[in-house]
Amino acid sequence: MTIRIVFVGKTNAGKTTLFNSATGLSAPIGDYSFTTKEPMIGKAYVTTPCVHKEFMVKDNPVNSLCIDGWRYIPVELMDLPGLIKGASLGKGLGTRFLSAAAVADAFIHVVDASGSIDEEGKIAEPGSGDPMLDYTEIEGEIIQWFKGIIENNLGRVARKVEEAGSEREGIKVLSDVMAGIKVTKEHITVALEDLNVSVKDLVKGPNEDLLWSFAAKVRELSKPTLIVANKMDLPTADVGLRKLRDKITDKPIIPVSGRYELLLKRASENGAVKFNPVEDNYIVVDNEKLSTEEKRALDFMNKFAMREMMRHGLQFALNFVVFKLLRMNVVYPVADPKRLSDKKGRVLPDAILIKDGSTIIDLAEAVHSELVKGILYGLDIRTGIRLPPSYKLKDGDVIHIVSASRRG
Ligand SMILES: Nc1nc2c(ncn2[C@@H]2O[C@H](COP(=O)(O)OP(=O)(O)OP(=O)(O)O)[C@@H](O)[C@H]2O)c(=O)[nH]1
Ligand SMILES: [Mg+2]
Repeated sequence: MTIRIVFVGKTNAGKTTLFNSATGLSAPIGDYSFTTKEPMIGKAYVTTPCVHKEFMVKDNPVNSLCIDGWRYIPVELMDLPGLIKGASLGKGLGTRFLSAAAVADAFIHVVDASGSIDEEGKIAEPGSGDPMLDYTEIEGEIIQWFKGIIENNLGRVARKVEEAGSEREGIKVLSDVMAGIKVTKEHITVALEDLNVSVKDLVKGPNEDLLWSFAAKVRELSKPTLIVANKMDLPTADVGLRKLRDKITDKPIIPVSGRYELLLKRASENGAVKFNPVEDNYIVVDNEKLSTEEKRALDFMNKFAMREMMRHGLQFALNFVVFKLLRMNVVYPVADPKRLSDKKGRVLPDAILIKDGSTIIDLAEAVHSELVKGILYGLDIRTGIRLPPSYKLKDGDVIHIVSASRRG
């Protein structure tokens, strides 16, 4: 299953600029409000050092790419139409597009750190806007959307709880109702526990404050979120970033410049520069091909990388979401343990993202569900040790699954 990451944020924050930069697509970007009218989907990559060097083989990647010793593993990105305060009441384009975000495994909330958008979402003098207010207002709209879904189904949940009389049934009904937005029973249980309330407390009401707190908890748990502080190329963004970092302590904040990222991405397509995953930066390949603005972008990004100790930029943000927030490991399943290949002889063909704590059985499920039935063990190619089906996989494991029902 491909990981899906959705860009959310205020109109004009720069979501599409970042989306284009990460996916290589050319969706419309504009300095007027609500440029994006429909959700867009594209492919981006997360990067990790490839294991082929360690095994001293030349690989033939199939589900991913291998460039200069780095594996590029695909993830799905979605760009959404922008939000604005009052969206849940129908302002701007409203929140109807948020239903497209329901499938997200994680959000990237794009904030204009330079303060170049006004209350209404129009482009304004840099520094005149309030990035922190933008952030809280848009978060408020997202929570409101979650709350709406819960409220719309509260009657049904109440009836079921009444009929069955049990808390467990209540949690089940609530999770059925929210399954469409990837909210699980566990999310609901933890949210209720954190608030120290029961489903009965939720449905006997209406208690606006409680519903809001519950919606906020469920939102946090089901859509892990990274904040991207955008437009760092503008001088006013430093103050904006500092304010965001002072006030928001529960979420990672990664500074970026979508504008320069996009410029350099285009320059890399022309062969002028090349992305360097080791330092999360671009390096010059052909100085002759670089325009003055591209040189400025490079210069800015290099200084920026030093200042932020390399914790900056879109690639770092995507990697952070997948490897840290979603706690994914990379595992390489191989059908042929001697050649480290698939049945067609392609060496280290697939790099699979799998949640930390997953077992050999989970891997078998991801590779081919038939493997699971007769599963015997997993062979750890690095050590030659046979691992039990319940073995918890580690990042970078290369595994051959041995099953009585099918050869992995
Ligand atoms: N200076 C600067 N401008 C940027 C940056 N990123 C985006 N912009 C500008 O901000 C404006 C809005 O960019 P978009 O990418 O269309 O923003 P959006 O969030 O997709 O907007 P909607 O589709 O309306 O929600 C455009 O004029 C961009 O050129 C950045 O990093 N720096
Ligand atoms: Mg857009």
